[in-house]
Amino acid sequence: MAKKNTDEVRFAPTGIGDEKDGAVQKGVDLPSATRKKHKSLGLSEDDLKSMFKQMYLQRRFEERAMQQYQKGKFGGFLHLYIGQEAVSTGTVFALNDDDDIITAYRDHGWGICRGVTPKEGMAELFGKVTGCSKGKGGSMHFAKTENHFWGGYGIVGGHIPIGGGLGFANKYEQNGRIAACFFGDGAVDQGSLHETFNISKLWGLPVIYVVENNGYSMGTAAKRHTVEDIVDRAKGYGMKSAVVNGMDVFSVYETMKEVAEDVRENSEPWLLEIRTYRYRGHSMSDPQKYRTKEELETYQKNDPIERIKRYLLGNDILNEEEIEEIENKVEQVVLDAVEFADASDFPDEAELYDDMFVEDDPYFHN
Ligand SMILES: Cc1ncc(C[n+]2csc(CCOP(=O)(O)OP(=O)(O)O)c2C)c(N)n1
Ligand SMILES: [Mg+2]
Repeated sequence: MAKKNTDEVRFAPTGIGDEKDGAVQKGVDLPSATRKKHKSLGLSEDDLKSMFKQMYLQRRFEERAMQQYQKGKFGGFLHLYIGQEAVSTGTVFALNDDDDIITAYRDHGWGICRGVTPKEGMAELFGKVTGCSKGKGGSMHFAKTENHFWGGYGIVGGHIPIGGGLGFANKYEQNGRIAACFFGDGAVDQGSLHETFNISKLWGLPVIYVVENNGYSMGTAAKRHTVEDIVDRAKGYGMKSAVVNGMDVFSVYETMKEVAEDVRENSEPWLLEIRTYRYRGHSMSDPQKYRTKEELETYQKNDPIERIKRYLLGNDILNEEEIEEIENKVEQVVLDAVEFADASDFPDEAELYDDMFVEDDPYFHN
């Protein structure tokens, strides 16, 4: 006989995670960062300077993009990556330049790190023909396929099978390359992820699947929308896995380097949960009522750019003036990009259906 339930029926996920004072804990628990110094990670002083410059470029690019958006220079969605720059940077420095990278819609930092120039990036945001996707992709569809950066996808979890496909292609062609597929914590319960993990393990696809767990899927804390630790999804598929501190570029670099080597050698998939934090709202229209200023500030104390700056200063690799010089140069590059985007033309209406297929599809239009 069915149990008679006199209590209120609850579907809200209270009681999971580390519930404190009746509220589900928010944000992510950052694992400790690597203690290794740059030399033992195989990084030169020049590498460190480039990493710093790259992260600072991603940040200033987006801060200026936000300003241009607020000025009404372009519309639509704008999802900022600010706070997460160590993930893109540590990864790109660790992988080979011809390894494939694919990500979701929070893609500006990734594009810039993989060779979308600030001019091409800003023009793409402005919807201009000089943009990296000829102005027809916008914020969510940065891409630079000649650099093996496949974009920028808007459907949550939709690109995960494509990441698997990139791995499949590399294995099939025996070209020694691997693929890295990034997605948010909001994607981990999509069927597409589980189907892809299953076939990836079965077929030994050389893919590093990475969840950039920034604690939130839009306004919903990860601990409210998903059960258990995300990294444990790997167990169900017999995949190797690790949790990484994504606020520390050295930690991302170290793990990525080791994992890439293993994936390349043994041709099998991995799952990494890189814990990080986004400082800005989900997109520009987010009032951020789901978190407190104090919570945000806690993570900002671990800021990846400030961290590497402290390292550079503390190890006498750069002094204050040299840092300022790099920052000023980056600032100018970004300002030039804004000017370039503003002055560029919109795509011609006649190009609307161009570039939809690799080869012209005779059945689609004409
Ligand atoms: C299949 C699908 N469902 C819902 C949405 C609406 N949506 C856009 S972004 C988003 C949140 C995803 O969060 P997460 O994966 O954690 O990525 P983050 O924004 O934190 O980078 C949702 C639900 C969508 N784009 N696609
Ligand atoms: Mg998220």
